[in-house]
Amino acid sequence: MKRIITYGTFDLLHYGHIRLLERAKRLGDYLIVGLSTDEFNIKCKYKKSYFSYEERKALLEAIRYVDLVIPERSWDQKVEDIKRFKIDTFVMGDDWKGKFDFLREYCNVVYLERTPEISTTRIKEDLRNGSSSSYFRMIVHDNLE
Ligand code: C2G
Repeated sequence: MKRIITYGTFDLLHYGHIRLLERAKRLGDYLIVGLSTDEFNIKCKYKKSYFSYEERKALLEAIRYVDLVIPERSWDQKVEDIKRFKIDTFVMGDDWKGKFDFLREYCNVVYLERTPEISTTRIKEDLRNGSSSSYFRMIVHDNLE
């Protein structure tokens, strides 16, 4: 069984996250997600998620590609997690390219292309401005033709 791990906050879950998880799962048979806790987000990532850890965890657990969600409490837990869960491949979006190459000593490291036009920050900004996602506009436009 090929075991994959990835990490993130996954706040305001969107299709960029889903595409990452889908492609990560395709690299193996079992996908673990290290989900940033609320405390880790605030203290180490200097961001406050809209949804709590428990709410984000429930959303991730509902995704068919995700087999297990564990808490990410520290930047430094990855080596321990890789050993503990006997991980074959560590996966992150390529906005992190190069940042986790040191993990190659323990497992494969794969950076997947990030979905360019969507982000949690973009969603918050668009909602503030009363606009919607380009994706949504495209769907609406196609249906109106
Ligand atoms: N992602 C993506 N496309 C997007 C947005 C995000 O592929 N449009 C990917 C990111 O590259 C990341 C994952 O989805 O691999 C989760 O994204 P975030 O929740 O923003 O995670 P981040 O804040 O980058 O935290 O220790 C690693 C950190 O926990 C990663």
